[in-house]
Amino acid sequence: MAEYPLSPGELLRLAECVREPIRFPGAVQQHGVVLVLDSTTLRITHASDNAKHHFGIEAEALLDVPVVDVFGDELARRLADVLDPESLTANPVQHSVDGHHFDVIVHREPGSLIVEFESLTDDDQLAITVTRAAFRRLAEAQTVAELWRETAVELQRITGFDRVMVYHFHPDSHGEVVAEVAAEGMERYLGLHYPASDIPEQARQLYLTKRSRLIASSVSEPAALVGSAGAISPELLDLSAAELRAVSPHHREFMRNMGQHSTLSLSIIRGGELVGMITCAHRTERRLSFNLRDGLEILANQISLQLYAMTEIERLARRNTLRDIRGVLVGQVDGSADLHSALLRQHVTILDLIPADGGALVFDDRLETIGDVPAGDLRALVASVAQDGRGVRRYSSESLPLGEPAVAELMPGFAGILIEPIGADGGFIAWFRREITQTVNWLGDLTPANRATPLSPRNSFSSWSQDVTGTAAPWDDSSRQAVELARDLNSALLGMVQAQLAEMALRDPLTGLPNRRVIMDRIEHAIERHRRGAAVALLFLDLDRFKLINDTLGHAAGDAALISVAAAIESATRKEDSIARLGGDEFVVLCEDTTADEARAVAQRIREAIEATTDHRLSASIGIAMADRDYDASHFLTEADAAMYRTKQARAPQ
Ligand code: BLA
Repeated sequence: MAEYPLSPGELLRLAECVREPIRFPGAVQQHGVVLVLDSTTLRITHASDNAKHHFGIEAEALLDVPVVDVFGDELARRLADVLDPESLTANPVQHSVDGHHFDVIVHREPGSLIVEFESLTDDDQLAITVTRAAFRRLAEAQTVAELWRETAVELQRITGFDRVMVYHFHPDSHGEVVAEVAAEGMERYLGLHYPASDIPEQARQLYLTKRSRLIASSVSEPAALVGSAGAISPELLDLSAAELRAVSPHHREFMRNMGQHSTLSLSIIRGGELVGMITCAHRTERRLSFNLRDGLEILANQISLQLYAMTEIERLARRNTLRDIRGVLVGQVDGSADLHSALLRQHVTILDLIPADGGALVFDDRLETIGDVPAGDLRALVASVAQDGRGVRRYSSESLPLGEPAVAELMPGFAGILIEPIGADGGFIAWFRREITQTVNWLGDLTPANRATPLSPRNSFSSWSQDVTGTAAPWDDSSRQAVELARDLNSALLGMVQAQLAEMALRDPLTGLPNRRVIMDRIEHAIERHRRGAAVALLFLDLDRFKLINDTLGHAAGDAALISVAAAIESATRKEDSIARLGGDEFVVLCEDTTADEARAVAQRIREAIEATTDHRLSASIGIAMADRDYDASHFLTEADAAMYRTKQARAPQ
């Protein structure tokens, strides 16, 4: 979908929500205890104030105490093992305090260790088995749509949460629910879009490194961290990597408004970018163990890779199709003298490469269009958005009425324009798309009435539709296609100009016959053949009294006479003979595999053909030389010239 215009409220939220320091909440979730240890002394510097509830010990009583004194050698040793990269021990280790059982998870921060005691859930071996089965089933998905749907189904099966949604983020960061499984009777959100501010940018950054996020309760207030006298303030502790990091109050309110008590979200990452998420939500408290969450992170990673492979295959296939279309278009140009017809009137047109309602081509100062284009002066229209000092520049918009209202008025009914310059002289191709009204279904009314304050989450999440006008279908990667087409066309055009120049260098521009350069080459070749036994004759032809025509009737008449003579020679010679005009009124005919007698017959036919031309009673003197193995090309030509001269002498009126 095309980008939608952002309301002032959304702009405010995008600017403000991102400032919440969610990595440093100074507090943790209630279902576990967090201790911070000094990494050298292993004394406790901070503890969460729910230690009393879970351990039966006040948090303050733990401060400054060596961790072994509270939990014993055994736990301390196992935690050291977890942190040792050489050891096979990994998070979590199990430990009981005061008759309560915990998963203990440790990670290192600069100067400290963070140890989390997560009270055990009774989730089961079963879930792990189900996860393994999900790996196999998801690996079989054939399309992106199927992968999304199956992901929701499998995650619901594994987690037992009421609702599982898969989100996909659009390039402008707003999201869309692309798959959903929900319990009976629950409202459906599939297909709904939600604004970017629902998941602020700093939260997305965090979900790139911490790839699963368990929020056990949207209701309970977090447990504050307390620190010993000399320790840093709890608000300076980075809890990014902590399982139990407290939840943003804004987001807890969002969850309550959505009717969510607990959520578990997993990241879908492509090329280092968060492109989607999977959220499992439950109406009452529900948690999963660290082990299961860890397994699900790996599953989400498999889904990310599969998605990457699928979209990459689709992208490459599409790129190949477009390259083929471009190849056909450029082929049409190569085989044609007329660029306009090649791009707009043949089997494949510029609208096959970039679908649009209409298109226009300006080249060699000529404008032609195809399909449905704006009425009025298209050159003026293009100039108004894409003219600069050097000519037309590249430009595209899919929402001209919003971005350039004055220009949009010149093309009523259209909202999309894509302009690509071609050639060097202000030429361009333009594509036009009509305005379409898009209906977007949002997750909840986006107007201010649906929020307590502009920075609050929405109250209601029932589908709310909004018509977006002033936009056309998005160009997506069409601009790139246009750039590549222009590049191919420019090199094809350059190739054509070069071919014309090369051709011109070999031809006599007046008669179109090969010139001296070409014939000297062929004579050289013919002498080679003569040395191997072929008889070769060279006829040298000079018109009689040609100067008189030029002097009395003018050069135009002289030129016309030369053109008729060239035609007469062509008609009188055999197709294997090579004719050239040397310049002025001199022509040569190279006759290979030809005896002197045969050459004389050719010369006779040429003379007759020239005398038969209607204008000016023309006649020609023709000399014949036969090749000699000692000749080079210019020697041979001199011999033929001399023969012609003798003939002319003999024929001259006494
Ligand atoms: C986080 N917001 C999130 C998360 C989701 C959403 C999925 C990740 C945490 C989680 O698993 O719940 C949004 N949840 C949704 C959406 C749906 C859903 C769209 O179920 C349904 C389709 N949120 C607001 C406002 C602010 C805000 C106004 O609406 C800020 C002022 C903030 N959302 C916010 C923050 C987080 C968040 C800060 C990070 C929470 C955390 O990890 O601590």
